[in-house]
Amino acid sequence: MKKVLCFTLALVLLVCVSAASAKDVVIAFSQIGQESDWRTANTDDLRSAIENHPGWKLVYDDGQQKQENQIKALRNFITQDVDYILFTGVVSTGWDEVLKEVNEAEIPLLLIDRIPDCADKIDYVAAFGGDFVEEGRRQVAWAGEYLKKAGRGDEDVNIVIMEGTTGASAQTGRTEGNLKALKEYPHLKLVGQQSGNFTRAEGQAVMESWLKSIPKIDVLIAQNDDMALGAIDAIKAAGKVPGKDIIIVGCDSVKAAFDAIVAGEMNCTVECTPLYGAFVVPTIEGLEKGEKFSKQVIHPEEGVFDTDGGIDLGTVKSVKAADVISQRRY
Ligand code: GYE
Repeated sequence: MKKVLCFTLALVLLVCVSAASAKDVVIAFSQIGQESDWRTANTDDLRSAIENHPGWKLVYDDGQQKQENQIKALRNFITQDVDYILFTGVVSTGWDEVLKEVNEAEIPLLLIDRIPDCADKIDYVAAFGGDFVEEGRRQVAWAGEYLKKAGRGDEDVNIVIMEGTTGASAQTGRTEGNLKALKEYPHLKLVGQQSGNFTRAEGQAVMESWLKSIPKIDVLIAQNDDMALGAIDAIKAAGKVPGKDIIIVGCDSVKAAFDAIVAGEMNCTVECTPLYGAFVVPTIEGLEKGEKFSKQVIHPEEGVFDTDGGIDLGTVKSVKAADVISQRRY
């Protein structure tokens, strides 16, 4: 009798354990690091979307800006035999081998944010990222159109471009867009171009050195808002008025940039949404039901926000930041 009871108990236990593990969908996420407000919002959004989903479990890894850490994390995910991998790479190149290993392990791969250069050589089930070239074009076009509107369209104006992490697709794409748009505005003269690594501290340091070495700076294009905010501190410390003496255009559209625009210290921010949970959740739900998705990078719709609104950039018209600030979530 005792033996039968033990056997039955063991069987029940076994069934319970296998039922629980069969139910849990394990989603692993290799994140770049924590360099900016954008990144924090991106992590928080994906974390809560996955963790609040019944039956889903998140395995999170912070790569701390190092490619080698991210490669290690991806190999750990393979060893753990997770069900899905979400991946955004700190730089664009050098992922071919490890992503092939992910493919060989037959773990569905979702690319988000910075899409690696090898994307066309590997298998992935879906990809969501910003249109970085268009964002960069919008930044410079905004400055050009704003100056025209202010009656300064024929004035020679000195412009500096503060770039993001060198080799990140968000940097290469935005630089390509910045430089492409500069050709349309011959009165904008490029007098400085340097990386501020997408952080506030480095943005401040780069601006400090520019203010010492470049006699006249009229426009700052910062490839993210954190660097723009760091630069604002440097401009103030140098006794100049940010937003007036130097026109400042950021990128991302984080809440802190809206605050700076409303305070008159920044002029414009080009949006790049970090909120990918709304894309990732239905995709994984669909994949769980056997649906297929197209191998195409999906760009979310994005706006441009500034002091007064109404600047026409062809693909989009700017919106007055003060009018929509209450809707910002991050
Ligand atoms: O603009 C920047 C972040 O890859 C789009 O990375 C992202 C960029 C974003 O550090 O703030």
